[in-house]
Amino acid sequence: MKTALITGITGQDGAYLAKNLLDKGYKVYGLLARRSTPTTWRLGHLGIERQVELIDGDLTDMSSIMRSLQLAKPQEVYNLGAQSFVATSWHQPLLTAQATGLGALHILEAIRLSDSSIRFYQASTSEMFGLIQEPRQSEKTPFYPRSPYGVAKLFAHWSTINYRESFGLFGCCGILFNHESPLRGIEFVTRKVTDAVARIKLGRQKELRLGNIDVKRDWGFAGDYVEAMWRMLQQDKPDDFVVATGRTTTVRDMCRIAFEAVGLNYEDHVVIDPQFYRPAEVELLLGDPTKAKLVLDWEAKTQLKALMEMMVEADLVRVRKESS
Ligand code: NAP
Ligand code: G4F
Repeated sequence: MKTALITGITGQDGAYLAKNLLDKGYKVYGLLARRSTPTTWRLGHLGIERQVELIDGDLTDMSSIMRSLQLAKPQEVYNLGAQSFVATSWHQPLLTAQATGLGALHILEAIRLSDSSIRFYQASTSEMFGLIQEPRQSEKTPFYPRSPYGVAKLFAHWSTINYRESFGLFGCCGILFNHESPLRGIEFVTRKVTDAVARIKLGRQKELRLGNIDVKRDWGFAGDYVEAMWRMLQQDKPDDFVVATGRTTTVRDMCRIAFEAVGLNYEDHVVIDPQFYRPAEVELLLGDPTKAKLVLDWEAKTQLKALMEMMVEADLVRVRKESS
């Protein structure tokens, strides 16, 4: 039986990855950052809360990372932990740098010092492309981050490559484009939209306030994307991969699809609110997942319409339960 340690196990991807690895027969440990209220609801939702071992620790505290490696003795470490909300990174740039950037280096150092045979996955991001330098972004496209989050992720990305080249660590970066699910945090735009669609449909809310709805994103389903993470760590050689659908859609069209799922017109409900505009925007993301298909035999299975319908359906169930 293989053993994996997941940082960010309480997040969207952490929960789906834990389920995916348990289904493959792994023993799964997760690093659990201490909070004053419970954060394991996603694991509960997938019915795996009791099947994973949670170890107290924080990405900003390298001693806790060392301790978690000693306790779990993993063959694979997936670093999914981060302050991952781009908008917040302008309000908390130092925290973002410490958790999202330096956090990865803490793990790389801990692996180098304790057991350099451990395979390491770094959750890199399309946000690193920022002000895009090519119309379709691949592993070869130059980076130009546009947020403190993007800058922190780029530090973690290059640190992983540097440890691979300097010390021969098996470190892989998955450059994942936006991926969503019913377990997505409510602050991200897809989930903000599907939650509002459910509330408006059920008469609990009238309008939905959004920022720039002309930006474009390459949106896929998180459940598909965690499989690509695992496949990267099963290769003979460590490498970096873009993981995307290869299709891009405006926030406006994503809204239209979500409202149409319950027979509503988004134009009757969406209000543009400048407070949701960002100091610097990433206008367009469109991934080229050719290498992932060729090397990992991975491709996105879920289309945006099916994804939005899945999320709207889950939010209708959730909102109905709130008042019952
Ligand atoms: P998420 O839902 O925001 O989850 C983030 C996780 O990180 C949570 O478990 C959170 O714990 C944990 N965390 C935050 N600060 C921490 C700290 N200081 N120490 C330990 N854990 C900490 O993010 P996600 O959508 O699952 O994304 C997973 C990873 O992929 C992130 O690194 C994200 O930046 C990256 N990524 C995501 C996407 C996407 O579209 N989803 C695309 C590309 C890359 P709490 O629950 O306690 O807050
Ligand atoms: O859903 P978002 O907040 O995701 P964003 O900024 O693209 O970041 C997500 O994807 C990255 C991968 O590219 C990850 F690395 C990152 O961790 C995160 O998961 O916003 C998407 C777009 C933005 O352009 C934003 O300006 O939607 C636009 N938007 C318009 N109105 C809004 C809103 N975003 C949010 N969150 N809320 C709005 O009201």
